[in-house]
Amino acid sequence: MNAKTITPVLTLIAAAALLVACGKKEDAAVPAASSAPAAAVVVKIGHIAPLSGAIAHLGKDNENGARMAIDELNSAGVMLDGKKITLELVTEDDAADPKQGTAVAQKLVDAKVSGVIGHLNSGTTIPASKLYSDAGIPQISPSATNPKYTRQGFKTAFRVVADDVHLGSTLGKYAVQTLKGQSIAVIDDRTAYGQGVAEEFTKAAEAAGAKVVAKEFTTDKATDFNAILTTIKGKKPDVVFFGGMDAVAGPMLKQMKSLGIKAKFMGGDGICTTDLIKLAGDALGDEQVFCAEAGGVEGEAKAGMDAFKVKYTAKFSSDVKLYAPYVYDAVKVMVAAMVKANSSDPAKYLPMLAATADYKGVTGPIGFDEKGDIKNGALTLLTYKGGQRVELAVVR
Ligand code: ABU
Repeated sequence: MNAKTITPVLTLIAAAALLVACGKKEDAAVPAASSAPAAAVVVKIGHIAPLSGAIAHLGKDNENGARMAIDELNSAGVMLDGKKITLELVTEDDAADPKQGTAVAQKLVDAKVSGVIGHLNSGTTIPASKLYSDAGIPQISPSATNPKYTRQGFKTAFRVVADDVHLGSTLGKYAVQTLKGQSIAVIDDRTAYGQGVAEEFTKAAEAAGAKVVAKEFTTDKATDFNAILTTIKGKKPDVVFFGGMDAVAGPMLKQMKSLGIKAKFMGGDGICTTDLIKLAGDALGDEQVFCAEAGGVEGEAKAGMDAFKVKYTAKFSSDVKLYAPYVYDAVKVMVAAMVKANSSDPAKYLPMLAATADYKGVTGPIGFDEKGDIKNGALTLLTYKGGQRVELAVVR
């Protein structure tokens, strides 16, 4: 063997040694990377709510609910197709604005999330739902209550709370039959939610025999209601119903008090938050404000909700504002469907999600009807007394 033949042989020996060191002693064609530890399988779950603007406190509450569910699922370990997955929460801010809502929805579609929890508002949820439907991405709203959301024929749209038909009609009857309201003033904030729930309330109150003596509107960004409240004061209503959110209802209650309007104040789930207590201050009164949460638990199921609230407060140093438990359940329902399908591929787990029949959540049993609405959804009627939110009844 001369020097010319020795060199290639040594080169081959060195290459073989390197391959042995890499664990590839037989087949040099196998890429070295295949022996590296398998990359973690990440499944992205999108979440959208207003994290800026007047109801950012509610958006953060929603995001916390999603974070809590994701953290728990990752700690417990979720296996799909024989592999442990890591769930990643991809969160965006829609500022409760329909245009920003579709822009960030498109970001989630581009990021190839496996599912979306959101949005918080009906006004953002409805336009965004078309993008998710076109992309085949399942969406569960934990709080948007306008009925249109699930009535567009989108197979990807689900909701874990009752809708405005249920909310408005229950509150309308309550205003007349229980609060004995005969003359009623109605204000809405011109959003998809505010206007929709006010219309449903009006229909039910009139059907129960009340007279609507004033119909006024404002916006979800307004802070001065003196003009509309002065008009309403002149009509001497027994009840003022407001279709809108707590950030507007709080200052409105303060201005009603300044003007000496003593009518009962009612609203849907959007005002029914723990933050209304500080937003309205001493204008909240005792048994002056009545509202309904678009869900509710009773009996033995209350223990699970109470435990959730304790865990939430320990984790986030904040009380539950309103929707966090519904967001938490929405994430878990979505992941349960992935586990049943053994896949995070939307096309594979969507049928499992649609078939959800009796998921036991902290907000009660969750099953979806053919439109994607919760079956047999509950409402909780509440008032405020002694600076506390007080439950009156859970109704179905
Ligand atoms: N459901 C009240 C707040 C969210 C919405 O529907 O706009």
